[in-house]
Amino acid sequence: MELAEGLNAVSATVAPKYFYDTLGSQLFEAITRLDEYYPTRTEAGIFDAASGDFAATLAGAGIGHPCLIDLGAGSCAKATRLIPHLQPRQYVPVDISVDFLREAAEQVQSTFPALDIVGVGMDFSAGLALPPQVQRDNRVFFYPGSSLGNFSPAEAQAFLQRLADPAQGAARGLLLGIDLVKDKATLEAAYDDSLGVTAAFNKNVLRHVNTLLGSDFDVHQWRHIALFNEAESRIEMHLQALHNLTVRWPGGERRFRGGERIHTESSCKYTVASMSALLRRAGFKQISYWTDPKDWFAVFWAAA
Ligand code: AVI
Repeated sequence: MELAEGLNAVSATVAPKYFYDTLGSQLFEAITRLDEYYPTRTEAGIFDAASGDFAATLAGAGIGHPCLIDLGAGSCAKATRLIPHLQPRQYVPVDISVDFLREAAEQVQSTFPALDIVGVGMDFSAGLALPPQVQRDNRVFFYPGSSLGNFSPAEAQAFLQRLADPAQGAARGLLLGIDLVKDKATLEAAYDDSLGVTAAFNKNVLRHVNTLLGSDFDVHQWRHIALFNEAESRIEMHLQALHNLTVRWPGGERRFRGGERIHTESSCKYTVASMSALLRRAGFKQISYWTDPKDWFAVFWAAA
């Protein structure tokens, strides 16, 4: 099992997808409202300022009434603000959390009664097999929130290649929100806030692992760490054992020395140049972008 393997690795890891049980999703929602966590509101500001431009850009690329595929749609709140501008023929919210998605899609349907909505519950990071009801022409993928940053650059490129591949995602275009490199203090504060919400989000992964694996992690014995790794251009979140301890689960155990860490998340930060290059390597052309006045966050349009 992936969880046990990660815990037994020389440098222990737990994949970030395990953050998102119900409490973890609620804690992430709270993170997006923290003073220090600038990405969500900065991206929203760009969307508010540039939504009209997006529509003109799509029209310029010959894409009218797209099929808007919302990756990691969650509450569908971001797309709901975009829909009046992009006027999609079909809206396809995709998320791993099916129940949450169903409710959110119903909400969108009541706001836009005439819109064709096809909700898809799947882990799209594992593959892009969309159901046949999803129209193939004029597909525009919407991937906001800098979630692409939670892949390594190599994984991100492979993922984007799948989107652009006519036999897989068949994207005509991609609207992508991505966090940019900035000073270390601002970055680290965004992942280690003064209220301790991000610390709780990080430690909650241990409770979720206990539920899934039957392990006996005690959250009191772990410390939240967030650091900007400049060489890799990524924020890393870790959980650090406060003292020597052993974690046990059915069929396994792992001893941790005091100070030893579990790597729980990387959040890669790009420059406009490095993201443009990555999009090109993945097969996208005609790249444009919008940023906020501080150049903290960018929204890219990339045509396939
Ligand atoms: C979901 N993802 C883009 C967030 C990020 O910024 O990497 C997850 C997160 N982790 C800690 N704070 C927020």
